[in-house]
Amino acid sequence: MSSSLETLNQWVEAVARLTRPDRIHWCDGSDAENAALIAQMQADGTLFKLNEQTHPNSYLHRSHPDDVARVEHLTFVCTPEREDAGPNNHWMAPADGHAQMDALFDGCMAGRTLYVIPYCMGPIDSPLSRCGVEITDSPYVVANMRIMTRMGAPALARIEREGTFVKGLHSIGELDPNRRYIMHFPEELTIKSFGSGYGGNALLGKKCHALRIASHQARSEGWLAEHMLILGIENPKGETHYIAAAFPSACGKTNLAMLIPPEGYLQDGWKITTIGDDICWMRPGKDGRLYAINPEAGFFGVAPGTSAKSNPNALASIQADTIFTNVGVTADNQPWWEGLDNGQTPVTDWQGQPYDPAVRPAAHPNSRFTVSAKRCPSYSPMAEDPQGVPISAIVFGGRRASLVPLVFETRDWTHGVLVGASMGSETTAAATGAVGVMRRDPMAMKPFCGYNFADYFAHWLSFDQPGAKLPKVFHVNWFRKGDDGKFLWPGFGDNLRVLEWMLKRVDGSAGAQETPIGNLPLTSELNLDGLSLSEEARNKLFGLDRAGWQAEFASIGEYLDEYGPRLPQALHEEQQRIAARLA
Ligand code: TSX
Ligand code: MN
Repeated sequence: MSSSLETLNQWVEAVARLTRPDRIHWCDGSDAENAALIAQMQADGTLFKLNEQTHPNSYLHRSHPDDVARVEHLTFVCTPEREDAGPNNHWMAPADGHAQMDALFDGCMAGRTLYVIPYCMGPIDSPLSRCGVEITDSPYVVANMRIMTRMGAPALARIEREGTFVKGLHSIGELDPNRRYIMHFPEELTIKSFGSGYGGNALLGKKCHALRIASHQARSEGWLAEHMLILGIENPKGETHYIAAAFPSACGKTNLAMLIPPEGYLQDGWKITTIGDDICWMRPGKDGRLYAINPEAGFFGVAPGTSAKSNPNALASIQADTIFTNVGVTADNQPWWEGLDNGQTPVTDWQGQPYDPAVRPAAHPNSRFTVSAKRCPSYSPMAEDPQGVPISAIVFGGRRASLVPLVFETRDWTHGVLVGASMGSETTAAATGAVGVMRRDPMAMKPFCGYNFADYFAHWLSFDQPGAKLPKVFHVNWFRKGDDGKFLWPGFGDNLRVLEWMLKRVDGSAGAQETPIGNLPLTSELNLDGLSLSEEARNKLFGLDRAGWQAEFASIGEYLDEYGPRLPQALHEEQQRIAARLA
């Protein structure tokens, strides 16, 4: 046996001695294995079969009512030095973290089966991919990991070849919110998660591995692990450009990743293809460009709001072979959620109770679908390319009712990093309960960066090297409102108009108006045909509110100061330079 498989076996044995499961099952990822797990969960009532006629091979899972979201206050990064985790993470010394977690894991799998899940994040034959093994006592986790990652025998073979893998240990425990912790040990490539069966708390390949551990690993290996969608834009000439985009929650990342062009663009031959909707790993290629892969194999998308209008590709994807979590159900066992807009009505809510809109919504606001990317009509074959796709533009965005124009281009890489580092978004009820409060969320990585944000910004800046052919960096805001409180930009498919302008800037065929905050489109060069934008809309979407931006840059300066002396001087200087030009 290879030494890496010995390491793996020894770890599994050590975990089994600690957690004392009744059985150990090594997952091979086969159809037969999946069918047996589904049948077992149906039998024990943790999975309900949905309508086989309308939604073949699809199931509903209901999580514990207070286990429905990430738990940032219980999420830790355990580096030897507190300062390496930074002000953006909760920190615990590694020895203390292990001691606390191992006490929770002691005997926790008695009477249960321990599943060993070998998985690969990214195409199985890509040099950019990384493997992991998750140990869990949840068959729901196994079924989801099978959709979200390349799971089973091929991953195990790669681990045997490669030697290194991320170790993730998970138990649902008693689902006690007071005994729920998610700890990361980046130096040891280790994750320990206890007390939750939900989403990113339990599917350790996603946020824990592909963002928190990977971002740390990427820093030391010279690449980037980002909270970004990746999409391809094919123009009428048949050329495809790839864009990576980071947005905080509730900005419609999955919708943008699966965008359907407006009618006129379709007729002209434009096409959008989806590489990924959540995570992007990228590194410089030999030609100096950044090449990106989507480490995931599926979508774990928010259900509410997903409709034939907002995202036809997502809706088509989830008509079969889908696991729904915490959605409502109709009388004939079809999944249902707020904003589905399909003329049906729910009878049962996400807690399994009779639906009463006065009590709670039918679907939990954070309810999800898990589906293979291969089911998505816009899924790009290039998503399976081991080389990754070359990125032409990086887009940062946020939900800003005022001040921030529809789109601007940054002058250079350093300016782009500053815009990413200072980006923010206004909260929606779904996220926090408080509506319209501006929160800064650098590169949309606030809950996901596995090390000190100041060092992360320095890592971003370090890509600007001789010979590098870096993407252009843009900022967008689909959510600008008028004085009447209504959205000024139609959004959705019409966002392609903005993406087209970005690509014109990339190939040099469009001019721009240079301003202190960056380059704004000339309205003659961003296609507004067929839209009837008011005078107010044009002014607010494409204009510069100098006094408002002076205040914004003062606020950005104060925000960056929170990172103290570790903040790269170049970012501080860029903020000062722009503030001075605005004055
Ligand atoms: O996803 C959204 N996108 C990106 C789409 C590719 N949403 C939904 C956000 C919640 C997750 C949007 N909402 C977008 C958007 O571009 N824009 C808006 C705001 C908006 C809402 C409704 C309308 C227009 C804009 N309706 C009409 O104009 C009729
Ligand atoms: Mn995400």
